[in-house]
Amino acid sequence: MSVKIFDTPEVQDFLKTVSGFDQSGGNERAKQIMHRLLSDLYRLVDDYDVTPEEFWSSVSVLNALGEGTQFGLLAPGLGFDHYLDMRMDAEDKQRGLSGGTPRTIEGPLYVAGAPEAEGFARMDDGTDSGAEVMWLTGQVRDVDGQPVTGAKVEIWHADSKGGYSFFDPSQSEYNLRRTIITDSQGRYTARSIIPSGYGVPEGCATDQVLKLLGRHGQRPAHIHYFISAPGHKHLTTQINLAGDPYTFDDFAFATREELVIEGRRIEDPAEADKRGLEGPFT
Ligand code: MBD
Ligand code: FE
Repeated sequence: MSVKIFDTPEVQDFLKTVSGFDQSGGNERAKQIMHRLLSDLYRLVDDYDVTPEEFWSSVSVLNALGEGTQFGLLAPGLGFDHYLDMRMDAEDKQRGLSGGTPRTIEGPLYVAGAPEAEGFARMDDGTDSGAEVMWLTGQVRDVDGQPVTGAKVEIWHADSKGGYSFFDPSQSEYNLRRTIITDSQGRYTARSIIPSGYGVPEGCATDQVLKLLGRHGQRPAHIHYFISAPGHKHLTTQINLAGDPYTFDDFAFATREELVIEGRRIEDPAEADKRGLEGPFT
């Protein structure tokens, strides 16, 4: 059966009523956006002859997406996070702003309030027995290349099984999440463990939607950063560890060429020892 009623005055009037156009209360922008959203969806139902069964099965998916952080997980999978980045990049360009490390998406797994340290932090709690030690060092510079002292570097990443503390109940609070304040040369150092890539949990609502699209829910191994300092724009970014099979096949579309980092394996025990003795590991 195929009926086309979208363009009738009844439907057009109905859409305005549903969107609150004949009510004085509410929020004008919310009404406009809802009207546009509903118009697009009503039109879609008409164009594709969406059946009531199909509609109610979509409602079940939406209900399942209301659980935990499910919509926060599907949103990057549907490209919304990256699309917002593309818009911010275009806005920067329009304003003549350029240079610096590229931004990329925050993702749904940031947790505020990580322990703060000056210059150096150990990020792992030492319980991930299968993990290899990873050193992260860097220097925060402004767009003119000048080091920024006292910048706040927030770092968070997954463990060797791809799980994040607070979302993976087997991990301790704030494991693999730290805030490091840069030293007098704008530098920071972290001792942590090499993360694995992340996979959307099997069978969750996000996984179901991705499977309907014939897509996977894998991310390559990555490390998240927020960089902030007074008088500077906040930077949200990530680095990818080169060599991951998903580096350029990320379900969340966060990889950027400039952010793929080749790690250097420290084989020399003397160098490893020296590094190991550098920081206060408490
Ligand atoms: C992640 O670790 C992540 O960074 C994103 C964007 C989505 C899901 C899991
Ligand atoms: Fe992540």
